[in-house]
Amino acid sequence: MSEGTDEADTGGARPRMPPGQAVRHEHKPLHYGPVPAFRPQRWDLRVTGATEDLGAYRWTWEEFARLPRTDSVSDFHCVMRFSVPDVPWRGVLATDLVAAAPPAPEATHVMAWGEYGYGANLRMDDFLAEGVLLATHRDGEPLAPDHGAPLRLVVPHLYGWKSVKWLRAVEYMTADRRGFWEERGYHNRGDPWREQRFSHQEEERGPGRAPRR
Ligand SMILES: Nc1nc2c(c(=O)[nH]1)N[C@H]1C(S)=C(S)[C@@H](COP(=O)(O)O)O[C@H]1N2
Ligand SMILES: [Mo]
Repeated sequence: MSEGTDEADTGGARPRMPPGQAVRHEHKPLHYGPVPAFRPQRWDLRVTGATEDLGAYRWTWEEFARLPRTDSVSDFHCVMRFSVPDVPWRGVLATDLVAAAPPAPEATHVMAWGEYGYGANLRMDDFLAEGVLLATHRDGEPLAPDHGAPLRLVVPHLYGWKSVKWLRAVEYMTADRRGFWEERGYHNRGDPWREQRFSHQEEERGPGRAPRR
């Protein structure tokens, strides 16, 4: 495998990579703010908000380890115009988490919360999409601290800022609410195949049509 970047292959019916993305084989960490320390005795994962029985769920690190594990290989697309192909992740499928913590029928969106108040909003169908994982491992190794240890979200079909590192909570929401980067000029949904990079693109619409997502 080559190091550094090369242009995304645009030949063929469906290009391998989304438009405007260059392939990068090394996976350099990228985030805003400091890297939190992992203290297993204090760590927990919570599911809050619009749950079916209106209660909150909480797993300690030990309890979380008993949830079923799945391997999933996916491409990772950062809005900074690079993509990492074929990243092998291991963790708990979002669908398995939601099965363990059922949402109310009114729950249409989730907020994925990381440490220090970083959050990313997702439509429920995007959270439950194929390959969405609460990952504990990458490349067969436990996550490195700067890649989100001990737990990160991986949402391979949306831009990387939705893949919240140092994940601590999932909030079920009955309406949409913007997360950290979505409030700071990034697109509310962030589909790389439609190059949904910036919030101003949400205004683009035909006459008399609903806002595009
Ligand atoms: N908590 C948190 N998660 C985050 C970020 C962040 O700033 N804080 N940055 C996001 C962005 S923009 C990207 S591209 C990916 C990068 O993941 P990596 O550092 O493992 O490559 O993490 C995402 N998750
Ligand atoms: Mo990113």
